[in-house]
Amino acid sequence: MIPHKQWAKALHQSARTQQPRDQFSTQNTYTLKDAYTIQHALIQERVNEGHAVIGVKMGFTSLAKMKQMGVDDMIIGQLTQDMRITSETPLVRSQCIHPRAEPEIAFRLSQDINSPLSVDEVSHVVDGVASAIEIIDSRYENFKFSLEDVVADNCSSCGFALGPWCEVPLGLNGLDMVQTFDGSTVAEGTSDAILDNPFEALAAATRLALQHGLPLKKGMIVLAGASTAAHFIGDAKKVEVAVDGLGTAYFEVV
Ligand code: OOG
Ligand code: MG
Repeated sequence: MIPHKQWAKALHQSARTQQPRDQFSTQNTYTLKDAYTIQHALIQERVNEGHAVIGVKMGFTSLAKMKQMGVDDMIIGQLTQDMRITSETPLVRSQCIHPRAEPEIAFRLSQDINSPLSVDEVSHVVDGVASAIEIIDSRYENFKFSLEDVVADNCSSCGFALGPWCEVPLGLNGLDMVQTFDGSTVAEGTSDAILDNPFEALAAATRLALQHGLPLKKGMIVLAGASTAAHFIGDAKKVEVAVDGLGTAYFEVV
C-alpha cells in the first residue's frame, strides 16, 4: 500500500521548508492513479492553510518541455491562491528551492465545466485570455522525477503571474512568445508549440480534469503549458513574458 497522505505531507513539508527530497519512484513502484491521489492530498494541505483552489495547469503540452524533462505524456495540476504572483506579492526567492520560469498562455473560464469539450467548443467557455509566466520548483533533488513523481508533486507548480486579460481571439496560432530575465532574452517560442494550438491544451484540460476529479468552475484559470523549455531564475530580479497580441506578464523576485 502506498501511504498517499504521508507522501503528500512530505512533499508539502519540502515546499514549505525549501528542503528537496528523494524521488519516490527510485524506491517504490506506484501508479499514475496513486500519483493523482497524492496530488489531491497535497492540495488539501494548502486548502487547510486557507488557500483556495483557483485553477489548473497543464504540463508537457509542448515537445520542448517533454524533451527537457524526459517524459512523454500530458499531466494536470492545481493552482491555489497563494501561488498567484502580483506586484503586491512578488516571488520570494528564499521560499523557493530551485525555481524555473516558463512562458505560458492563460485562460479564464466563463462557466462551470462538467464534461470534456472539443477544441471547437472550448472558446465558448472562456471570457479572457492572457500572457502568463509559470514558476515551477520541483520538490525533488536536482529537478529529477518520473511521470508519477511529478504528478504527485502537483506538477512542480510554485507560482504564476498573469498579463492583462484580453478578449478571446478567434485563433491563438502563430503568436511569438518571448521570455526575458532583467531585459535579456532567455527563451523564444511560438504558441504553435503548445499542442499546435493552445485551445487544444484547454480541451485536454477539460478531459484530464474530469478524469482525475479536479474542479473546473466559472472564474477559474487554466494554464496551457509552456511553449519552450523552462529556465532557472538564478539571480534574475525581473521576469517578463511577452506574447504577440496578448501583452506582457511580469513579476519581480525579492
Ligand atoms: C513539470 C511541469 C511542466 C509545463 O508547462 O509543461 C509544466 C516540470 O517541468 O517540472 O508546467
Ligand atoms: Mg508550466
